[in-house]
Amino acid sequence: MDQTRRYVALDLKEDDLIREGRHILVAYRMKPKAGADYLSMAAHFAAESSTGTNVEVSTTDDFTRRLDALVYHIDEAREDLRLAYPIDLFDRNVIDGRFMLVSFLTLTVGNNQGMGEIEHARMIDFHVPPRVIQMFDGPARGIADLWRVLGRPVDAGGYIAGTIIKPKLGLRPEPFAKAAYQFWLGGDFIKNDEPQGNQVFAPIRKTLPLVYDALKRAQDETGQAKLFSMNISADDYHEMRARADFALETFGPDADKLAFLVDGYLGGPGMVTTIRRQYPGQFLHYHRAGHGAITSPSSKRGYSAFVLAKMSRLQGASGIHVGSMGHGKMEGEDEDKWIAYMIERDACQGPVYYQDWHGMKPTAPIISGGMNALRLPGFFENLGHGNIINTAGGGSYGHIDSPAAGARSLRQAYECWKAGADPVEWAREHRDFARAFVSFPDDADALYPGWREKLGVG
Ligand code: CAP
Ligand code: MG
Repeated sequence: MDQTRRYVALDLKEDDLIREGRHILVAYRMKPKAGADYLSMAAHFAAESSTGTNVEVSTTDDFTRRLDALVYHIDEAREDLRLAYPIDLFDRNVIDGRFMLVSFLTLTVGNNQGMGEIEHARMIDFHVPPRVIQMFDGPARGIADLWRVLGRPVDAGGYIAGTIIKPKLGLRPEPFAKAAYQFWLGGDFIKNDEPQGNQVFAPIRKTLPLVYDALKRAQDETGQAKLFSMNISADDYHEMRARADFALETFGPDADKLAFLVDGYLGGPGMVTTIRRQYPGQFLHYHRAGHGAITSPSSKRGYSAFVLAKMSRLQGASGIHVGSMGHGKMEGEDEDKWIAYMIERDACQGPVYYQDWHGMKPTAPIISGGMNALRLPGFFENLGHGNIINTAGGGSYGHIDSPAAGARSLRQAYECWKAGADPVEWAREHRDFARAFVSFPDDADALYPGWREKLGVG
């Protein structure tokens, strides 16, 4: 069935669509099955993504047709397909009229994923007009709120040295709290690892009070505020609330030092919005475990890590993991820095669209995944600033002296970059940073050849 007459409008100009603000624009990398006509398949793709199906139906009327998603641009050689979705297509809350991300996903990467005629399709960027920005929650809290708690300038409070309690699983309450205390003696921020919750060997009701006690003792010992990001991911809304409410009760007068972590990709939009709306006073920490299944560069379906991060800002993530831009253990590259720029800036150019956020609060880049002090100078050199949260698990608990020394080595790495110093020279005057070379010799050899001779290490 030829649907090009209905779902194709190549005369539409992208600049006009953006200026008029009545559509969400979505850019895909789409390839039809071999031998299929590109424009015809693009039309089918648009039909399946909006008002159509694989046959005409008798119930379609003129009003329906005004809601069609329209193909407004194609470049077959580059698999470049762009659709304009009328914003009235998208589902709205009955309780307050707001947009919801699940509807955005259902239409833009719903049935069009896995169409028999399509080889693959992957969303690489999207543009939302002012009205959509106004009608998504956006972040309630941000990194500025953490800087305020830490007693730093709220406009550019700089690097937050963090970790993840390691091992990933297996610590009972007392050793868990001890691990936290040991890091907090040198660092700022600790998160649960993404699978840590209420395991039978570490029930929250026993573990969390010990963690809070460790936080208070570390604050007393250092004279500095400390932060904890607690995983409250759960299938059941009421379970999430039970964990969050217990945590707020436990932290009491220090509740502003408590962030809530959600496994946002695996848990889905509902889990993220539950935290955003039920606990707007807390920093919403979006962990993206599992995202690689569709955001990996090797995937040709779903959407990119860039799109995931951009969606998280609309939903209201205070911070989201954006990878380590090729400097850590997970997939990534230097250009991933544009993911950070897109979620932290008031406006930014994406792979296809320039997005103005119209004052929506920023989402902080959270840098994690195989990071340690040695890898940080190169990371900061690429990103160009240090206004981020960094969580280094192995990079802290793998430091040969102590987790606190690991934490200090992270900060010393940041100070090294800020000073524009040569890291090996810097190590001469900064012991914990120097000891990171000995702690992670393979990284040291790869990043700083000749470091042994220069530092006099056998
Ligand atoms: C890092 C981490 C993070 C990943 C997430 C882990 O630990 O806790 O979950 O970095 O990846 O479990 O591996 P290490 P991303 O610091 O010990 O590597 O931040 O890319 O989403
Ligand atoms: Mg983890």
